[in-house]
Amino acid sequence: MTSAAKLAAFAAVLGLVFGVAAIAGGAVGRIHDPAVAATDEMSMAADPIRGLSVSENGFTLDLARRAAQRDKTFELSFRILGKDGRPVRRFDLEHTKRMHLIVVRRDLSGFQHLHPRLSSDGTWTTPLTLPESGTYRVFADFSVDGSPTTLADDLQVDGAVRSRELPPPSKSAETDGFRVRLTDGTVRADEESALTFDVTRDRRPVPLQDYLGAKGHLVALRQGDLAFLHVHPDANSLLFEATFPTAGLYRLFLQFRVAGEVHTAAFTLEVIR
Ligand SMILES: [Cu+2]
Repeated sequence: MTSAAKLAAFAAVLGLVFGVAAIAGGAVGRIHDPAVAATDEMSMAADPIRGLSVSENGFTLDLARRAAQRDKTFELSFRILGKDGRPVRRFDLEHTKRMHLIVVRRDLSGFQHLHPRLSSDGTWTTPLTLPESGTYRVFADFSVDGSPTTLADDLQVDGAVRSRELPPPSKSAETDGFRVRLTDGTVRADEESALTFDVTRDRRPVPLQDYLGAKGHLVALRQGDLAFLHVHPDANSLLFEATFPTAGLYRLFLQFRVAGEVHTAAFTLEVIR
């Protein structure tokens, strides 16, 4: 067969396949609305569980070290490698920053949220102090060409570990003299939920400053695998939208800014079926 004939044969087969697919699609459409199925698939694809892997979406988190000494400040540096193995140097601005680094011990204690600096060779660097021994999860949360990605790896701090039980679910938390309440009711798995918080001091509402382009920042991690949930903040209030994929316990870290200082309140949230 000449190459032209091969091409024609291929085109004929292609036409046949597409024709059959179109008929099948039409037949299915009468029973099950394909538009609804497509929307479901898109929202699943747009907001998957993140932070379970060192490599995803063609990017790889490359930590310069995976061990640190307890309570000794060190420079944590890392690169985000692209498919070609070269460090990525252009990142999108998300919540006013190009990189959000979340560090938390595997038992969900010791939460830190840092903003490393990018040098021209594609290396991100931040000073970090880990006051207790244990295994820490390091999440790099960023976006490249409009595609958001969260990668994670572990960092070990050798020494005797006293791990903590996850605190029981609670709708209120105290931090630095502030009382923070989660004012919503029930959160169900696999449904979009709005989480609203209020912050008071001595029973009076506290005026909040903007933090990272919103009234606050919320990180939600699933107990067990520390899956990192994508949370959308509201610009004008402490309201966040998230879809919790499964029932179970999650740890929420709410950050807000008062008089130039950032405070973190942590909650255990029970998501029901
Ligand atoms: Cu950040």
